[in-house]
Amino acid sequence: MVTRFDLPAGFRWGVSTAAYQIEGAVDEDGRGRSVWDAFCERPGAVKDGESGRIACDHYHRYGEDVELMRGLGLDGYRFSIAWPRVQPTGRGAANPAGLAFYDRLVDELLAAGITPLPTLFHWDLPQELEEGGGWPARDTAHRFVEYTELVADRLGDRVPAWITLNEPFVHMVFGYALGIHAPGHAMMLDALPAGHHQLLGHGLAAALLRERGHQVLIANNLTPVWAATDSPADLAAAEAYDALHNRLFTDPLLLARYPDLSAYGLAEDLGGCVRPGDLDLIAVPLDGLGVNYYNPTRIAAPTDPGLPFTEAEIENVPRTAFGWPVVPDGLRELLVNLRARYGDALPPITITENGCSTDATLDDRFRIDYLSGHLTALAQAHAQGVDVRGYFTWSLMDNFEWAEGYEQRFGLVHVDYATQRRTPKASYAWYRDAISSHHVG
Ligand code: PNW
Repeated sequence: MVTRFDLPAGFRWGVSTAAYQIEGAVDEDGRGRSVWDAFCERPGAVKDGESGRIACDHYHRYGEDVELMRGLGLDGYRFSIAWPRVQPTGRGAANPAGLAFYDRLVDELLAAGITPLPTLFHWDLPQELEEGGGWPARDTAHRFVEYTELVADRLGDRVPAWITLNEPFVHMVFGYALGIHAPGHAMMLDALPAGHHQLLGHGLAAALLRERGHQVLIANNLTPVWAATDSPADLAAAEAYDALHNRLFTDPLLLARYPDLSAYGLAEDLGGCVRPGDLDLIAVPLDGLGVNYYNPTRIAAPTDPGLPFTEAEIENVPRTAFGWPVVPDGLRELLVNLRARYGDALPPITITENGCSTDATLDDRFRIDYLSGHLTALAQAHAQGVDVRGYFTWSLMDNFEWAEGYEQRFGLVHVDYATQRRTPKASYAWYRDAISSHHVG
């Protein structure tokens, strides 16, 4: 069965991964330690005490993995570069052996007709930078630019477009406020500076890349926010949540200002970390906005006084193996609302992640329905005037799902971790056919 989606000409099809989730080889070729290596050693931090020490062994098997991508007929591949491979301590000269891996990967992709779309930071900060203060320290933004320059020097002749950061919101909240991801701080006071300094690092790196003629995107995890009821208290809570999850990252990027965070008792300087001029540095023009979409969020008035909202269940919808609600139309709603909110300040959109976890089955009808539903919603957003340029599904293959270890499987390709054997699932063939029918159509 061939499915066609009414998407624009030139639309780009891809898959996404991230370094720590697939590479393994954590001690090889001079790679330094990252915050995730350290976090995984904490008892109880990761399900079953797992880590990315071996993961999918992609560092050694990238040739086979690019072959799998070639079989899909992809236009692009979104992967991330591990900062501690490039700069083992997060500062100073490049580690040539670390950069050489990405050099080989980029060449292999180009030979397969696939455009590389690297993400510079997908959560694996060098541990030495963490020990010097990490993202809550302003200096880390400057370290990020130096690292970016080393990578661009080596790969920039073959890489047209870059994603600076992956999901600064999730990294801020899970890593610094809740402590359920690395570096495992559960310190509300650290979270906002960690968010702001990521954005500052983005802006400084984006300026450097654009000066060299590169295209720049950032990948934000965005969610449509639904008020649990129409009561004024629920509506106000939903607005407060939207300001934190969505606008805290898109308003500075697109409008050069922070949203109203008075519901959190915060002024425009976010408790003092924002310096004069920072917002102009952050709001460098973007060539595209990467959107990672998984589900909407339903919000009600707070039940405890610590936060101005509480999360409510979304009822009567299918759930992924992770328990995440499946609401394909939320993607259309999100994009149409972004267009309404930002108007001409909204750059073209690329979906940089969307996908679901299932059990280990190869017959993953559930994933096919998930992808089909979301691509339909994407086509509808396009029909409603949103400039959508591409779709990168999460993920090429099953991988290390952070604090969930290896239990949640997001891949089009099944990985048997005992043997590292890759087996395409039903969704792999479905995605290949969706891509090829679009390419001929
Ligand atoms: C994203 N949430 O993370 C990441 O970019 C990927 O590395 C990850 O594997 C993928 O989504 C699947 O989880 C998220 O709880 C983590 O809302 C958590 C949430 C959203 C995205």
